[in-house]
Amino acid sequence: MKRRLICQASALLMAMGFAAGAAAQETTLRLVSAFAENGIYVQRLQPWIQKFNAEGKGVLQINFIGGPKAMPPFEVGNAVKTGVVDVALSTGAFYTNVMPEADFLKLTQVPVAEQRKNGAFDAINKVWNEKGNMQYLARMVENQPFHLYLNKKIDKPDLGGLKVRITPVYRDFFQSLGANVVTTAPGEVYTALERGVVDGYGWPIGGIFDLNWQEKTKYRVDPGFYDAEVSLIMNLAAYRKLSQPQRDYLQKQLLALEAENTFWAKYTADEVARQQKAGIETIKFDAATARTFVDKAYQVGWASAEKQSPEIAGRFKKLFAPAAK
Ligand code: 173
Repeated sequence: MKRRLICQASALLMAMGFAAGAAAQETTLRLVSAFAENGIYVQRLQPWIQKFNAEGKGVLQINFIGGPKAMPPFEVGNAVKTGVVDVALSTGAFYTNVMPEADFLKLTQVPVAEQRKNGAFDAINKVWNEKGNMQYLARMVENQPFHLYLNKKIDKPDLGGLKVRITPVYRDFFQSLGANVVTTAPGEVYTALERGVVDGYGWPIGGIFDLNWQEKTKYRVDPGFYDAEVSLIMNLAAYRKLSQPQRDYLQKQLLALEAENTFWAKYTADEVARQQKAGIETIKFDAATARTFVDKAYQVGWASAEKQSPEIAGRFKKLFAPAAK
């Protein structure tokens, strides 16, 4: 009798243990975005999160907390580093306060699929782990060169006398062209243009309609330079806490997200047409000047990276270099 009772009790305990184990298997990750909720990046992230949650029941879930209204963009990196949030959608230029190397990612000239093969992705993660306390998860924007948008006409790459809104992405390049610069989050660009506080701004080829900047933009300077990097990053401890099945599931969804990056080439064409329709004129340099302009962007970008962190810049430069044609 006594024995039977013990058996029953242990069976009950085991069942409870299993239930607890099963419950512990699902983890919910809190995600914030440094980019606006109505902007193209979050628009593309939302369906991915939906699919992630639908297919990840019992394994891994994502809870989208919000965009810049929930957390100022330049604080997002620190929130990931310290584990205030688990995951963020951001760009390196927004978390140079965590590690200046974050901004180096604008200098990649090979697709992220190639970065995963040639060692660049691992090299990035070594630095992100050690200096940022983060895991670099996936790059969800590619093929989006940055441009200079202006309200005053220029006929050569000379920004003397112009005040331009920047982030760290553009600082050294625009300054090398003579610009006065002022750093703002994207949320402050419209007002700065409206009040004439700035004569222009840097932004990728796509997305200026998301915050209505076309209303306050006269010119786009061609060509573009660098490649806008927008990625998912994750607190390292939160990442390491995931079970193997959770990590595998996450990885599968991250690769699926990157596989969608073919979207950006078409988006560029659409946005260029839309800008033209909105009356934004293009300022084009002759072929030789255009080449010098882009070369200078990379030259200045790498020079400042090498000055900042010679060893890391050296490692990255080899791996980020354009694939031999
Ligand atoms: O201009 C910016 O705010 C910026 O740095 C950036 C970076 C990546 C994508 C879009 C904007």
